[in-house]
Amino acid sequence: MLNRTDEFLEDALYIRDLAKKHNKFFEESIPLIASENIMSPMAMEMLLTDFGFRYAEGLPHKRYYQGNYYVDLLEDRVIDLGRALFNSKYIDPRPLSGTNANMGVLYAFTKPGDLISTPALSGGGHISSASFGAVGFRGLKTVNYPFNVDEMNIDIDGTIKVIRENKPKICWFGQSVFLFPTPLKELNDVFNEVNCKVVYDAAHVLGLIAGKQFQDPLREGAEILTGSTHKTLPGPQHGIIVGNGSEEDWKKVQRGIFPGTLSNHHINAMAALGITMSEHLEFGESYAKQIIKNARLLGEELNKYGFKVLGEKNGFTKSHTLAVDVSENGGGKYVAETLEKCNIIINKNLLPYDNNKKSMNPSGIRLGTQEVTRIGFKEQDIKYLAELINDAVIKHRDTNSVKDDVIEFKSQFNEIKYCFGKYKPYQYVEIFK
Ligand code: DSN
Repeated sequence: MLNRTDEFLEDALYIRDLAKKHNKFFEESIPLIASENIMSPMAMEMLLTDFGFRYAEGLPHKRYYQGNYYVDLLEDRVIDLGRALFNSKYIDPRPLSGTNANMGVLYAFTKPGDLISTPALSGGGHISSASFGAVGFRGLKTVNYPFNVDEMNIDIDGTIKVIRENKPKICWFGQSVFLFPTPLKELNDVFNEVNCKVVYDAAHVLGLIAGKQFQDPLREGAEILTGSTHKTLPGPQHGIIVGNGSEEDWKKVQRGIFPGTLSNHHINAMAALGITMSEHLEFGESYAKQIIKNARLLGEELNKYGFKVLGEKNGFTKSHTLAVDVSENGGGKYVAETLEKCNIIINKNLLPYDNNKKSMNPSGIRLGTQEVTRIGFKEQDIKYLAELINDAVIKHRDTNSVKDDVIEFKSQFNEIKYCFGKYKPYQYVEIFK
């Protein structure tokens, strides 16, 4: 019989085994979740360093703890890299996530009871800008922009009217289903008229903006960008705030992060972010171009097979993301689960007109090309991917047989691209002996 220590070791080994199996599962799958990505070898190394075990509350060279000599040098360099990547005055690389970044900015510029304008959840808005998310946590009221399904974007005239009538403290933009650039330039007059702050949650499209292939929100009317750093910017699960406004406003944002909404930041993740940003300065433009090329082609191919891909009028997408109405193909839940059986990983998603649908069984699915592009998918691979999706969903081919083809196909993609060094993705790194 095992003694207690051995029993607990079994628990630990069980957890480790789950991680190994998960890595293997992703090694053999085609990952199309629009909010995920994988890190480069050098960025991954950073997560295992002693940086991850230390405290560095405050700002570089003004810390509350000793032992931060190298942390200060690191944070200085990460800020410099961020400023170069986003062509901005200010960078705060401390938020632990995109939602944390959003909370810091809300804390800086609002008081409980204030009203802000936000994208509707049905129009792809993120939960942190909903009343049951971070916005509600700050006690804010919200008013949503109307959405134009044909354009798959906010309706410009309707949005001007909403802003003019409600005079929000912040006009908040950015979505989790983010197909087309936000028409910020067209809204500048009304921003000036109501004298609001303009904040743009760039999480999904951060790497496309930094790669100069989407829009340039800081030059189009936004004062602040927030984001998570692990989607089209292929870094760690972490957050960032980019600012171009006044120094006074920026100090409020910094205080919104610390001590407003966190104590310590995760220094190992911040180091990984620094490596990711240096790689994006080097490779980001070509990476972002290929992501978008792949997404548009996947939209065209799926459309040819008879899928109802939204945004057709504007070429399906100008980002990494596609939204597809699969209500005629069994619904979002059925399609997502069928594809999962084939090792093709996507998520079910509400569509703008899903007013009476539950988010657990919506009409749509969402797909993103950023991770497959990262491991080398080019045009011919995207065409084959569309064929596999068609086989599984429209032709109802046996899921096990599609899965065999997926595993065989995926085994050809053995290198993380657009980064320094070489590494076979999804490998488990053993330290424990
Ligand atoms: N939940 C993420 C997404 O999938 O878009 C955003 O935080």
